[in-house]
Parts: sequence; C-alpha cells; structure tokens
Amino acid sequence: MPQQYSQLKELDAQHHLHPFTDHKSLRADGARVIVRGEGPYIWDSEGKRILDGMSGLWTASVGYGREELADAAHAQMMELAFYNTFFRTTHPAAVRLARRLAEIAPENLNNVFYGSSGSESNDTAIRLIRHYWVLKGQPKRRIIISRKTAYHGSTIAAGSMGGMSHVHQHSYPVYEGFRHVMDPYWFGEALPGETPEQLGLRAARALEEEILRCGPENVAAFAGEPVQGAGGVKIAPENYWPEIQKIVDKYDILFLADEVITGFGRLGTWFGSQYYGIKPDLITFAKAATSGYIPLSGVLVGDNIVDALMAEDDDFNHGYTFSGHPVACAVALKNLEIMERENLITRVKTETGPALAKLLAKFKDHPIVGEVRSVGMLGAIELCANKKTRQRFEKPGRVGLICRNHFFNNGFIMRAVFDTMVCAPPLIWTQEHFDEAEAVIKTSLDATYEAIKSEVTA
Ligand code: PXG
Repeated sequence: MPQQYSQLKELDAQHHLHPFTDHKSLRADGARVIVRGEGPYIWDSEGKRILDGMSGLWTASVGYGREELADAAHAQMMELAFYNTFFRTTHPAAVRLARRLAEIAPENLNNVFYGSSGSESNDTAIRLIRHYWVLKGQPKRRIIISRKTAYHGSTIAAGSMGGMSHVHQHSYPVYEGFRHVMDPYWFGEALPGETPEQLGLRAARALEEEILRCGPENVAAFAGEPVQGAGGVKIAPENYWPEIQKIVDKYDILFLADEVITGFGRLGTWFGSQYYGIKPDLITFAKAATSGYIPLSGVLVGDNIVDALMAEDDDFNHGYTFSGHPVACAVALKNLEIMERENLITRVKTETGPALAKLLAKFKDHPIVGEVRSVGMLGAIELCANKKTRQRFEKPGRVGLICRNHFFNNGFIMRAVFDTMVCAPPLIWTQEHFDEAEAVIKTSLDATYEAIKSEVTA
C-alpha cells in the first residue's frame, strides 16, 4: 500500500463513525479506502481497479473524473461561492436550474424546493403534504402511506416514512402518522401459483384497504419509489402503477414519487414517473442530480400545491441554509447538460438498458439464481436455494455477502440486499464494460455456488 494511505485505515477506525455500520466489526477489519475514480472505474488504496456497478451509491451516472463538472464548480465558487435563498434573495444558478427542472419534469410540476440530501427532500415533502391539507381546510389528513421495504432516508421523518424496521429501531418511537403496506415484489411475496399480475393487483389493493382502515378523510398521501432501490431493486408488475394511480385518484390523496434513485435517466426517461406514466403531485430527487459531484436534492412541487401556497398570506416555515446552494446548482446544470449532450438517457432506452437486460439474462439458468430482472440501468439477481420454489438460503444475507465479496475480489461492485444482488451502473457503460461485468459475474456466481453447494436443493 502506498505510504500516503498506509495509516488511513487505522485513523479511520479511531475517528470515523460510518453510516449503517456495525462499528465493532468495522474497527476489527478496517474500512476499504477508495482513493480515485475515472469514468466507470474506482481504485482502492492497494492500487486495485474496480468496475463500479453501483455508481457510487446509485449516484455517479456520468462516471467519475469529469473535468467539466469540476470547472463548473470552480467558476461558480469564484463568482459567488455561497449566498442563501432566504429573505427574498435568489441567484442565477438556482433560478436556471429551477427552470431546467421544470422543463424536464412531468408537466404539472413547475416548481422546486431545494435541499442537500434525499432525506431532507423527503422531510420537505412530508411538511408540504401536511401543510397543503391544512391550507385546503382538511387538517385531519395527516397519514402518509408507503411500503414495507421502502427507503426514504435516515432523518426521523423520512426514516419513519420508509418502511424498514431496522431503520425504525433507532428512531423509536416512529414519528406518528405513517403506515406501511406490502411491496409489489413478486419473487419474494407471491403466494404459490400467484402470477405477477395477481400479485400486482393484491399489492395495489393493500393500499386501498389501508386507506379504508385509516379512514380516507385522515389520509394525506401515498409515497412510493417507482422502483424500490435499496429494498432490492423491486420492479412492480405492469398493472401495479396504473392500479395505484386509480386508487390515489379515487380517494383524492396526494402522490409523492420518491425518485432519489429513478430520477435523471436511470429508467430511460428523465424521471421514473414518466416511464410508468404515473402522475405524482410531488417528486423528490437527489443523488444523480449532480452525479454525486456535490450534494444537491430537491422536491418538485405540483401546481395544485403551489396554488394552495400562493393562496395564503403566511410564510411556509421551512428551509435549509444550503437550499439552492449556488455551487451545487451550477454543477447540476452542467451534469444535466452532459446527460443531454451525450444522449445518456436515450441510450438507456435503446442501448445500455437492453444490454443490461441481456447480460443478466445469461445467468437465469445458474443453479443459485432464482430470478434476474432489470428496468433501464437498474438490475437484480436473486440468489436462492431452490429455483423452483424460490426458497431462500438460511440466515438471510449470508450468501449475498459471500457473492458480494467474490464480486469485489474480482474487481466489480454489485450490492447485496440480503440475498438479492443489485446493480445500478453509470449510464456511460459501453459494451466493453458489460463484457467485463459478465466475466466477473460468471466467476463469482460459480465460486459462490461452490461455497454453498450442499445447501442447494434444486
Ligand atoms: N430516497 C431513496 C429512494 C433513496 O434511495 C434516500 C431517499 C435518502 O437519500 P440521502 O441522500 O439522504 O441518503 C435514498 C438513499 C443502499 C443505500 O444501501 C441507499 C440510499 C442511501 C444509502 C444506502 O442502497 N438511498
């Protein structure tokens, strides 16, 4: 390991508390030190080159090391490094980005409220939703319904809106006014003999049943990711979103699409809502807005909500110091320009998305693969003990971890969500990267199979 990095693992263990981490075991093992990125690759402190199939964390869509993005940040820092957007001030980058977002967003979303993280944006959305109903004279409408393995962030409100019990565990008691219904997840949730369509309908009905249980007059909104990312790239059956849209329309509740992962081209459209033809009243975004070069997030707010805000003579008492940070907005503008100039979103539809689907399909007959699925540049490989019955391995996550370690040791990153291997490659992948991934996936799945062969029953 080069000298300049040799002490870093130890210092990290002494001084750095990481997100979502077992600190005792991290301190025993030491963190992996990532030191550089270029295009679709990252390098660790041992000099190992790794193909990053996760875009950092669903984020670095245009790849690493883009000089143009660094130049945009530098120029903005020299011109106006910071000014706030409180007290009736604004600045050019925040305005230009707001305008650009209104152009690419679904047509009823023409305003943005900025933040710096997905969690913040979801907190903003929760406040806007509840404030909207107060303004509409229906203050009892406070309940927000989302899904059981939704991830909406890690602040107390966004963590409560998310459904993951291990996130709730550390913010107990969960903030009031959230309910969670089943995921539209055929591989994991289907009853014996149930088709994806039947499951899609059952999962959509779970929303309607929950609305009725709460009393429609108490329900403010439904929140969902067009594709559940951190939950395991759960892609809903085709009939699910049309059914959900019917239900939110029928009960006149607001619809929040959390597009922190599906925003900015990942499904081959600017937003996942456009891919599925759904009509949210709010869209939250973060991550790929800047390809992760600098933090920026926001809520795209529907005209109905903006009209309600405009009709009152009071402040909406909410905002962040860094709402509309000029440097972040300048980088986002350049990032969106790159996506457009390099046709990255069209390429997801015509080239990279189909290439990912083709790559994953090559592994569907592997003895430990129960299902492969993808939409755009989001993909998943389900590992299981019995392909026919979809029976899982014992101790969820154990085999996923073995597989993830093989991927990493072979120079490729895919994430393990328990025993679901997920990927979200940078949108700049070309055939050479798909080929490289294919070779690693093959070797790694074979090595994983060797390690747990005795547990495989079909
Ligand atoms: N919504 C969604 C859909 C997300 O995926 C957030 C909100 C919160 O964003 P911030 O910027 O506050 O982290 C996310 C974040 C994982 C993983 O393990 C996924 C996320 C964050 C950390 C880990 O896949 N997504």
